[in-house]
Amino acid sequence: MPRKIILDCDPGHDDAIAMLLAHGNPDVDLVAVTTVVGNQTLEKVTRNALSVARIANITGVPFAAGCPRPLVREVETAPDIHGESGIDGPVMPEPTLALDERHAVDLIIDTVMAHEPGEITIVPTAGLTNIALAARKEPRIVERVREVVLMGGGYHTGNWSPVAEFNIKIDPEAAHIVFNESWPVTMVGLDLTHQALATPEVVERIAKVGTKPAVFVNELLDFFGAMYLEAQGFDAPPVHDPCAVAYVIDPDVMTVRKAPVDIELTGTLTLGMTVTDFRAPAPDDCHTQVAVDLDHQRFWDLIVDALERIGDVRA
Ligand SMILES: [Ca+2]
Repeated sequence: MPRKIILDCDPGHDDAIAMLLAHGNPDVDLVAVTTVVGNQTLEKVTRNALSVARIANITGVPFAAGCPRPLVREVETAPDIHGESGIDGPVMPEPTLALDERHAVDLIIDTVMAHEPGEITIVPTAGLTNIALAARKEPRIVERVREVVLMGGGYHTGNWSPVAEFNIKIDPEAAHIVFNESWPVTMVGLDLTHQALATPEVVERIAKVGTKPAVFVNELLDFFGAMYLEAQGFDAPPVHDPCAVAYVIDPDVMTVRKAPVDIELTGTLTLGMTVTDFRAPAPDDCHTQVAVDLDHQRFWDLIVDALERIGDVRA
């Protein structure tokens, strides 16, 4: 049985690739896509999500827009990495899919409550505003969700501050809620995603697929790579978000370690840090784990395989 996932995202170059992986891989079933302010404004990332749906011919999946700002903080976007549109580089087609009329928070709640307990996995690849509000609005989802596998945080480094990662830093209060609910949380953070580099060999493999969605992915990587080189000195860009989807598809694509994680809310230098306690073996009731080592070959095999399965759809 494919694993049913809700992808909560802010496309975003790597979100787009996460969406293509979820759509193309037969072991996950994309049951809803929800958007939240993050890499760009809610309006822009929502449009981008719908354009990606057109590029990959994703149909029959509800898309809903969520929160236009974080719970407490002012809106903070990432034009230095994702450009003014949130997905600069490729020419994005006009969306053809209509948005679901529900708020993303309600779509998440409805989807989880309409399925059996343990059936739905939530995969957030953005700030955690929607997920935190869903848990507060309908607390019963916490026990029904199989697990939350999120891209965000990092236990030894940050990217939006020396110690905080963007998705957590832009809405630390929401992250605090999500990490402190009792559901299992897997943190696929920078420690892991900085291993998911789109090297020249990867780009060449994707080019060989030769389809329009594959060309689109390489256009994303081209822009993303230039921005990452300039902003953070990476020779090849780290492709964060699909790592979380890949873990749901194939847990052997990475090693994980159980450890308590909590979110810094009051540090003057460390706001949004995902404080991870490795001092002792994790207690039996520890519900959080962190991703450690990526199997690079296995990860990119999944991406290439998904693109081959999607094939050459009309864009
Ligand atoms: Ca993202």
